[in-house]
Amino acid sequence: MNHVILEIADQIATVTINRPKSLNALNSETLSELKECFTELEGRKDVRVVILTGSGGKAFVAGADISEMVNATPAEGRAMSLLAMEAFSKLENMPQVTIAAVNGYALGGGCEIAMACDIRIAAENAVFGQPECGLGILPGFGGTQRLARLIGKGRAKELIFTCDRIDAQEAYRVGLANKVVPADRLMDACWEMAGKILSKGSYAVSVAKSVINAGQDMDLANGLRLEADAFGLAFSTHDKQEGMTAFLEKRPARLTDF
Ligand code: DAK
Repeated sequence: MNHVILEIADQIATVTINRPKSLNALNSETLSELKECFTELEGRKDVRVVILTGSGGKAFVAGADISEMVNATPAEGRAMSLLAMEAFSKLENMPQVTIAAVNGYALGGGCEIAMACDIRIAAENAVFGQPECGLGILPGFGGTQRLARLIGKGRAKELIFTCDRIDAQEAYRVGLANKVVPADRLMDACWEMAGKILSKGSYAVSVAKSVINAGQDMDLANGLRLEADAFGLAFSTHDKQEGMTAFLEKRPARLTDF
C-alpha cells in the first residue's frame, strides 16, 4: 500500500494515513487502500482495537483530495462516493473498537472519517470543521448525518453552514472529541484507552458496539428489543460465566471471547 501504513502489536492495529505533503487528503487510491486495510482488519481475531491517525505533525486528514475532485466528472464523483461509502461503512461496523487519534486538521472528509470511528481523542492542536459549503458542495462522507447525531442538529447546522473551524477544546465541549491531550501524549492516550477496553470482555464490547450502532437507526422500542436479544445471547458465552464467577470468587476474570 502506498498511502496507508498498517502496524499491529498487542491486539492493537494502528492505521496511519500517509500523504503528509497533501496533509493526508483522501484521494481515490487512499480510499481504496483504506477499504482494503479495513477488510483485512475486520476478519482478524488477533486485533481488538484499531487506532486511526494521520502522518506528520500537522494534520489528521485535511479532507477529500480537492486536486483530484476539481476536474472529476459526475461518474467519477459517484465512483468515489461508492468507494468511500464502503470504506467508511467497514470502519464504522467492524467488530473491533476504533479510535481516531486526531493529530491536527480534521476537515471535511477528515472530520467525517473521525466521526465514523467509535471514539475520538484529540491532540491540543486538532482543528475540526466541515468546509464543504465553501467549496460549493456539501459534506458527502456522512457529515450531515453523523455530525448531527454526535453534537445535535443545531450545532451541526451552524458548523456546516458557516464552515467555521473549531479547536480541540470546543470539539470536546460539544461532544465531538471524547478527550483532549497534549500532542506529544496523543498516541499514549489512545493506547491507554485501548488497554482499558482490552481488559474488558471483547465479545461483550463488540456486541455493545453493534447494538449501539444499529439502535441509532431504530425507534426506542425496537432498540430495546435488540438489546434484550443481544443481552440474552451473552448468557451463552464463556466470558459471562467466567466474569461472574470471578467476581464471586473475588479474583480477576480471564475474559477470552471475541
Ligand atoms: N486536498 C488536496 N490537497 C490539500 C488539501 C486537500 N483537502 N488540503 C491541503 N492540501 C495540500 C495543499 O494544497 C498544499 O499543497 P502544496 O501547495 O504544498 O502542493 C499542502 O497540502 C499544504 O497545505 P497548505 O499549504 O494549504 O497548508 P496551510 O497550513 O496553509 O493550511 C489547511 C492548512 C488545512 C487549513 C489548508 O490546507 C486547507 O484549508 N485545506 C483544505 C481543507 C478543506 O477544504 N477540506 C475539505 C475538502 S472537501 C465526496 C464526498 C465527500 C467529499 C468529497 C467527495 N463524494 C461523495 C464523491 C469530501 C469533501 C471534502 O473533504
